[in-house]
Amino acid sequence: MSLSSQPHTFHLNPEDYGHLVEQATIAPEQYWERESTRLTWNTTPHQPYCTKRGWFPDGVLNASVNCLDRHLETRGDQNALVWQAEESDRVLAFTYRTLHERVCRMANVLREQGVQTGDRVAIHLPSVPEGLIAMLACARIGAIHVVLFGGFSPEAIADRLADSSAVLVITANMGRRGPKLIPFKTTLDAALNLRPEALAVRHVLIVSVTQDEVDLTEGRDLWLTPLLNEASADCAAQDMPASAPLFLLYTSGSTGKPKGVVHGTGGYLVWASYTHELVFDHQEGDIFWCTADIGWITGHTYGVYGPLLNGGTILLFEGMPSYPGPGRWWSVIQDHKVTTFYTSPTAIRALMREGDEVVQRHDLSSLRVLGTVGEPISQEAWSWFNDHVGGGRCAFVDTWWQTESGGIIISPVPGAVREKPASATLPLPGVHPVLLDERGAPKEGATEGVLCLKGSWPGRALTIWNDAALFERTYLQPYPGYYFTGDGARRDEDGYYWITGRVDDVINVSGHRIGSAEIEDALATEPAIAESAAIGVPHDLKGQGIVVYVVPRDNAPEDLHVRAAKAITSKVGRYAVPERIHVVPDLPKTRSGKSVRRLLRKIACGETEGFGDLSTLADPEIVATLITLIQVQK
Ligand code: 6R9
Repeated sequence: MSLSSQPHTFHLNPEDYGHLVEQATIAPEQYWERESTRLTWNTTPHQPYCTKRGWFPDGVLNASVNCLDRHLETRGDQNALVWQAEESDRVLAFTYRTLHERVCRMANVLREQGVQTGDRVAIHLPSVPEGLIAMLACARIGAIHVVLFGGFSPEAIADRLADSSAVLVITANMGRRGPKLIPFKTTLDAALNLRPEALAVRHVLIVSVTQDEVDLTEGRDLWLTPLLNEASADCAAQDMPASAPLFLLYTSGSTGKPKGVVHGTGGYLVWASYTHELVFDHQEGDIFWCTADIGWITGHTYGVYGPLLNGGTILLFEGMPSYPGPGRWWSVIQDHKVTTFYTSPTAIRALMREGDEVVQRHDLSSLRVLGTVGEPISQEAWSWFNDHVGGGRCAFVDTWWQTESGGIIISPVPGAVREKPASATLPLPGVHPVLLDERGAPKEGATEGVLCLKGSWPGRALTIWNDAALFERTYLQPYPGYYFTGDGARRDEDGYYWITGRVDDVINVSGHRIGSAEIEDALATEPAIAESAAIGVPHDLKGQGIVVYVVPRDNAPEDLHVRAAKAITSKVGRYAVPERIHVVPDLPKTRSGKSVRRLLRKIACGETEGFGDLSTLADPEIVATLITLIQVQK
């Protein structure tokens, strides 16, 4: 698509953008110093970056002041958050002033419950305004928020509560997912009862999302509403060093346990504001809808921080894309005149199936920018979204980034970077991707390799909670001198990047990162299973689906499949349930005993040849055995 076919006016043109890239490259210090002025600081940083002390090391600020207080004078009566409930006639709007008041009350409640600056507070909520309010309330008193995805199992929640030693949890009596009620409080209770001795949780505050009663543990559990009503609406914000953690967010990697990625305050917020403005061409009056749950990084950076820092209006929707009927999302866009719509390729693939006519019934002319994130998008899905939802008029940003990067890294910039369907296109000004060969040498020109980033950028995670050495080992040591992303990419003759997927053992199911090791560790808890391997295979709707191979111990029980699935649901969560479980006599392994996933992937995809040299396997015969077995079991 040529830029001129887009009738909208965007902030940047190619010349201005080129200028930004140039400045960020030749004078990075001045560039980031200037970008830091997008925030309000109590102490202005004198230095943008220091290798030892990170970004804006001597700056002092408060995140909630930056999201709320500083807008009160100029946009106090503007909507900051519009919440659309499941019922189409129920909408709650919060102006900057009312949101500020809610956040102050919540912050005072947290203080009254004994939460101190630096404490971790877990947030386990469905898509209700209290999630965002709780995040900002933590930020206001300098507590570190840890948002836990609603789909986690009790075990997964307990692991994260233990690792973060959270002192308080904010949850809901129930969540609503279409026609279903999700028992948030009961799930949390199960997590808290699993191994109480390992947990530091003293209080649980409950949001009443529905009218349902729940069991309360005396001395620990309290309903939130009465506390909020009694709390003062004034709350002085805590001054925080730029390098103080703002939040932890757990994500999966190739090592077994999910890691608590730590994001700082100053650098992260500069990155959230910078990327939100640049990539989504933020303009006055925009209504920004990011469909991601706040349990994921996208929900943090673009569901909360980015739009509020820039004085935007956030739309938050409680419900699902196609409930009570097809086209619900399109109705939400129409009713709220959404200008900027940020979603996932998985959602687009599902919505495509409902047919074009469902989209055409709606007036989507308010849209100006469409974005996707989380996984590669196919050219087909890209074109459908662009043509049918965007009417060919909108900018399309396929944004590549990760939990650890804090915000968008590679993406088109509306008005400035010409899109190519299904390419994340170019790095944002100030980031420097490189493609490396297996030995870690940079490859020039049009080529393919391991995607790494040279130097730092303000949004980069500070460390991993409780395990700084793991941060070094995972991201900095694999390719010395570079940050290792875990992804592979191709660069074309125009310098555009095309992400090819993970090069490590991370499986991306509907944009959710799941580590192979996480699933294998869960399966190891089932006594009837001797060993296992989990791999990702292409899946029409989910992008990738999980296939699991399990090797039974002697006398395998009849219901091994059921037991395997149960182990995964209870340790990880329902979202990690495999598409197929194959019971096999053994796995293809190297002589040193490592499962060869490349072969397992090919076998699971039904391939019968092209396996290459098998002579390095401990037992080359196993490949033929598995091919036959899987054909029967499929
Ligand atoms: C923001 C987010 C990160 C992983 C990342 C990559 C995949 C994200 C993508 C993409 C292709 C895109 N990914 N965006 N792949 N094109 N536009 O998703 O963070 O949950 O940490 O996942 O997702 O593999 O490494 P996170």
